[in-house]
Amino acid sequence: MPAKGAKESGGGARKATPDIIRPYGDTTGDGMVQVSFTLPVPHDKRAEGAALQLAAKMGLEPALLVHAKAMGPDFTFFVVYGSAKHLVDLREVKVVEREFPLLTPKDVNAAIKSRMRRKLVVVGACIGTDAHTVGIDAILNIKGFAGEKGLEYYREIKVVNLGAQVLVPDLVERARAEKADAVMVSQVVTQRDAHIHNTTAMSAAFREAYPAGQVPLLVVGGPRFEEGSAPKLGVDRIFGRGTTPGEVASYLVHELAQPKATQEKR
Ligand code: B12
Repeated sequence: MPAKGAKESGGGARKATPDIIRPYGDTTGDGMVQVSFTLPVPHDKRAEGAALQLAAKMGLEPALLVHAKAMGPDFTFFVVYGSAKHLVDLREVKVVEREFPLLTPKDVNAAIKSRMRRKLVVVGACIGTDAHTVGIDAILNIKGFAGEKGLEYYREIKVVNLGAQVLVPDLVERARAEKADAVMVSQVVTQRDAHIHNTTAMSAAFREAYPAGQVPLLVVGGPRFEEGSAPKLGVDRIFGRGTTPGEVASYLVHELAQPKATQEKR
């Protein structure tokens, strides 16, 4: 009989997972984790002591300093390996489930054709100073990502990819000129919360430029957005690390090419 809340695989061969877990290093439940960080001090014995003090305050005890290297004259990079005191309660983990079904390119094209009776227009860009185009290209370009073709491959989707370092006013203007149904923005750099500031500014600019209820679907992607933060940023959906073009195409159909009654008003 599995313990309360424990999971067993179909065949029953896998060991039940307890609700409370700790990290694993050498032996089950030893709590071992490895962390790296940089301190703003020159590399010497005092710096190494400071790293261990930080580790202890982070709940890593005992901790070993496994690597310390000067990063120029004023900084030191550390790797610390130690036993975490903290426990993880699996019952408190919240998983955000995908809210739409995954469709094949054929189904996506058929849904757009039958329900919109025109091509679905997508305008995409990396905004601000961000020049990391690989992510948005993975979604939009025909070559795609993870074995899936990008949105350019879909017969019923028109893709306008504006590339890197696009200014928000230029994005708004192009979206209006193209009569965009969806605007796709990529933000990879997170230094000084650039991704948050740029996304908020972008969504505000669209809401100012369009009459209420006519704003294009605002979709943002990047590896370091907080899950569930779309409403806070004023956008409709955030896609994170490992997103595939098929997921994005299915989402577009879910939001824009459903029978009218099931579409929510933005
Ligand atoms: C390649 C790369 C570059 C290339 C970019 C080339 C290009 N044309 O894109 C170059 C060399 C130009 C570069 C420059 C810089 N980079 Co750089 N770069 C990387 C690197 C190694 C890989 C990024 C990448 O291509 N990932 C692969 C793609 C497929 O993944 P992805 O972007 O996450 O995209 C997926 C999802 O997030 C999602 N997605 C992304 N966007 C969108 C958009 C939509 C609409 C949707 C639906 C989905 C979606 O779907 C994608 C597919 O699954 C990362 C480190 C890393 N390993 O991640 C650093 C990294 C992003 N770079 C970094 C930095 C600091 C810089 C520079 C500032 C360095 C410097 N001092 O000059 C400059 C900044 C340039 C600029 N103005 O933006 C940091 C960012 C740190 C931070 N916290 O912000 C990183 C994390 C490296 C690091 N560890 O320090 N970089």
